[in-house]
Amino acid sequence: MRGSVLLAALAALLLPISPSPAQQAPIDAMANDKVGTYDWVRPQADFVRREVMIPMRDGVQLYTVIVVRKGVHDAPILLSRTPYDSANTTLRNRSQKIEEILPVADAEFVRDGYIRVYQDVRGIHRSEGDYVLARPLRGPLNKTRVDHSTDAWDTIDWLVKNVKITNGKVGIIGSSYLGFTALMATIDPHPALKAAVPQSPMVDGWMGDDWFHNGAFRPFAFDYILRQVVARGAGPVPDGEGDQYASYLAAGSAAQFARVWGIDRVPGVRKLVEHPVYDAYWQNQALDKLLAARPLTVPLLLVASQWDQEDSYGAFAVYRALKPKDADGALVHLALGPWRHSGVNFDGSALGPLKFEGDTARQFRTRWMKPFLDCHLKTDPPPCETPPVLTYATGVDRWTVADRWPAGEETPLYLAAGAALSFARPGQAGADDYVSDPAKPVAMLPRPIRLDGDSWRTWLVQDQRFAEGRPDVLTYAGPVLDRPLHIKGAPRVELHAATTGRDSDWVVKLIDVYPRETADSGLAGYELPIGIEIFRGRYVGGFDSPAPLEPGRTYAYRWSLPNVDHVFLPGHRIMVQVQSSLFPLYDRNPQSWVPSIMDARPEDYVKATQTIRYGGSEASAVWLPVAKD
Ligand code: PG9
Repeated sequence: MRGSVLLAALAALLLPISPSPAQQAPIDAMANDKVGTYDWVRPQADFVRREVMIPMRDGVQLYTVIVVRKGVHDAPILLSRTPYDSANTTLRNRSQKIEEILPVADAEFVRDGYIRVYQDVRGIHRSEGDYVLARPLRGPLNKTRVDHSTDAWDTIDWLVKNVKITNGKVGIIGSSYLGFTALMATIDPHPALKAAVPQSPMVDGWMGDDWFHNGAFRPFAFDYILRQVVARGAGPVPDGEGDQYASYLAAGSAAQFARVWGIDRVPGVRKLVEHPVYDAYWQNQALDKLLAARPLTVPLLLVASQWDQEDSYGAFAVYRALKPKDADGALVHLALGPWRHSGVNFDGSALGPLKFEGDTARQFRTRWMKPFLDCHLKTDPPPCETPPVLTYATGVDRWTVADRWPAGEETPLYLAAGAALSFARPGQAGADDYVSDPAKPVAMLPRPIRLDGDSWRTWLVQDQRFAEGRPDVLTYAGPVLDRPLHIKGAPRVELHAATTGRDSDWVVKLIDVYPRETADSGLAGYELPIGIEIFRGRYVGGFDSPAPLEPGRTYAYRWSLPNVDHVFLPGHRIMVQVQSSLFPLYDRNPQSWVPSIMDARPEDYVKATQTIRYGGSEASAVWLPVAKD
């Protein structure tokens, strides 16, 4: 069937669609009226679309779609390698216009004569071979001859040799999983690969991308895995409640949830459940570390989203790993936009209640992303003028450039007595307490909660007033600002905290509180999260060495919130909330000691009293990367 795709494609190019009426025998009254398939015929199509099976070095063939405007020649190739169905991606409707059959973000490219290529990664949709989710690079975890680096090499080699209208220059682009495959292509790259644009790439699934954040597990992974790997009856898990807060709570631990819903034998689920610690399994596939250990040759434009609900970690980790290797600054570029995960490829005029100055995603694609690719891929290229760092400052709604990232100076904002925040270190030491009860975890959103659709895409900008009143959420607020405060970088948490339990999660939210009187009444008093991040206490001594906490002892927990470019405006206040759960995004910490939280039993979940210290020698703070404008 797969080999026949190529034949079918060639036949479509060479032969008339069907014999003329004169050649057909008269129709029989009893002819079967059922027709197997009807592919939309597009007599006035302004494009050519070919499906080919490209052979890899191990003989496996990968389904690849090549789409180009008619009449194009001497053209660069823009490649994406995806697990998300190339056939549908490249034929979204009946249109005869190339810009309409492709994703909206491709329009600028195909209009300008780029050859757009999508390929199903091995083992999924129409490609042959085994599917390994985020297949590791050849090495300790992957003893085969092939990975995404070799598959990209073989694909590019085939494309430059077989697509006659190309100028022989290839760029690779894509978001999330496609960002991961784009980065993989830059390892031992094919010489024709001239540029890469990894957008929200998945880089380290344990440290801060899809599956875990600082050791805390994200059970929505199960739904994603089921949707992706199950051929029939694919996910999400049919948990029936309409409220994942209730269904996850009822099931107990994450492993128990998997058992209850019969997905505990799915390999992708097992890989997560059996590797809760930052062990060799995770360390050996952390792409930032793998890239850092190799020569850097392909120009990169790393693209990140400020409110990325899936992969907020990867782009910045790669930037940190590679920037020191970029001696003359020509290879590594970074961009940050005011978007949700993968938002660069959609409409960027708004996110939840936030409205920006026009379609920021389109602005970025046309003013910066395409020129970056043009300068590396075109036959007569324009000059390369991509800034080292380009970010959209939310609050003041404008794009700004910088030489480096982070572009601010760390300035502590201390938690203080009276639920206050202060730039001056409180001399007097003090503490606040709350009781964290795993039977009533703090919800990430007002219930009912479903981690899909719009509520998932915008949850990181959810008004936090719903959480503020809870007795297990500490809220600290600063005075009304009388001048703007601009931060550019990842705010860093330093939390001095103790628990009566033997393990604990710590969640910190940095919030911009809007004035009660605003031009946009929908935002009056709004508590906009600028960054939310969790830390699993058992890892305070190292991510590969979980250990029980000593009850009552104060530890210094240090972790980072996501990277942002944000201006807190005059009239606004800065707020910090501290809590010990964020459910059901993260599985609950039982707060007693168990070797693996995945397997915690109902009786392991216990209440704990949490103490947050401020002032003196245990001055909890959020260190803000303050930019001098
Ligand atoms: N965040 C998704 C993902 C990437 C890589 C592995 C698993 C999931 C994605 O949007 O593609």
